Amino acid sequence: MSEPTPTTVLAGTDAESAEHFAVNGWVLTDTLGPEGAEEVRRWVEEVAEWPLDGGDWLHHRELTEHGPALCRTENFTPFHPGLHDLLRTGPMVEIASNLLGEPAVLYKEKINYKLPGGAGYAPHQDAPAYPFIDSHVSCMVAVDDATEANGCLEVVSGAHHEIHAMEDGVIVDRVVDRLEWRTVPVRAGQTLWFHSRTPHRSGPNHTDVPRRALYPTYNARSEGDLRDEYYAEKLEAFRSGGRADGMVRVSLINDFRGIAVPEDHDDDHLDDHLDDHAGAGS
Ligand SMILES: O=C(O)CCC(=O)C(=O)O
Repeated sequence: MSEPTPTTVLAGTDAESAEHFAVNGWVLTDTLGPEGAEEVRRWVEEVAEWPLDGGDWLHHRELTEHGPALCRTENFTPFHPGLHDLLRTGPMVEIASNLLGEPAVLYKEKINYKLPGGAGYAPHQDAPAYPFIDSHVSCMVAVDDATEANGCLEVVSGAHHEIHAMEDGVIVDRVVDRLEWRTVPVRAGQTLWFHSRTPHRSGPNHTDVPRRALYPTYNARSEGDLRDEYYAEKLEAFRSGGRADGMVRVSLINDFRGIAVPEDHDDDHLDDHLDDHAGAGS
C-alpha cells in the first residue's frame, strides 16, 4: 500500500478504512459534513454555557493570555440528547466498530475547546490514561477547521503497536525526536480516528478563533461497558488534588500544557502569572 496523504478521506465503514487504520493507526473520515458540523457547533456552544459547578459534567478551565478560558468538558452525553445520540448510536459507533473489528461501545467523551491562546498537548499516547481496557479507538470530530495555526493534531503512522518510553505520561524526548510526525489539518465536519497507542501531540491556538473538537473514545463491547467505572476512577484520582507543576489537570496523564487558573486569580496579575509559566503552553 502506498503512503497515504493526510487529506485522503475514507468512508470509515469499509474494509479499506479498517486496513488503513490497522496499518497506520489513524484514518480520516467525513462523518458529519458541513451541515452536521453546524448543528454540532450549536450543541457545543450550549454545553459551554452550562455552569461550572452546576451538574455532574466536568468543565475544566485554563489560564490564557486573554484570561481564564474553558479548555475541556467531559461526561456530557448523559445531559445532552443530541450529543448523546451522535456519539452513542449511528454512524460514529458503526465506524468505531469497523475499526475495532467488533461491536463498539462509548468508553468516554470530551470536548476540547482550544479557545484563542489555548494550550497544546505534549507528545503522548492515550492508552496509559485509559484504565481497564487494552485497546481503544478515539477520534477528533472537528467542530471548527483545525489547522496548523490553531493547533491541529500531529500523529505518527505505524507506531501504535507498543507503548513508547514515557515520563509523567509524556513520550520522552529521545523517542519523540526519532518519530516521524505528520500534521493532519481536519476540516469542520471531518473526523480523524486514531488508536489509543497512536502517538499524537498538538500546538497552541495562535489565532483569534476557537478550535473546538469532540473526542469520543470507544472500546470493544466484548471487553465491557465501563464508562461509569472510568468516570468513577477519574473523579477519585482528581480528588487527590491538582498537578504539582501548576498546569491544569484534565487527564490521568500530564499531557496538557494549559496553565491552571489560580483560586485567587485576578486579571491585574495575569501577566505575572503567565510569566511564571513562560513557555509552558507552547
Ligand atoms: O485537542 C488537542 O489538540 C489534542 C488533544 C489530545 O491529545 C488529548 O486530549 O489527549
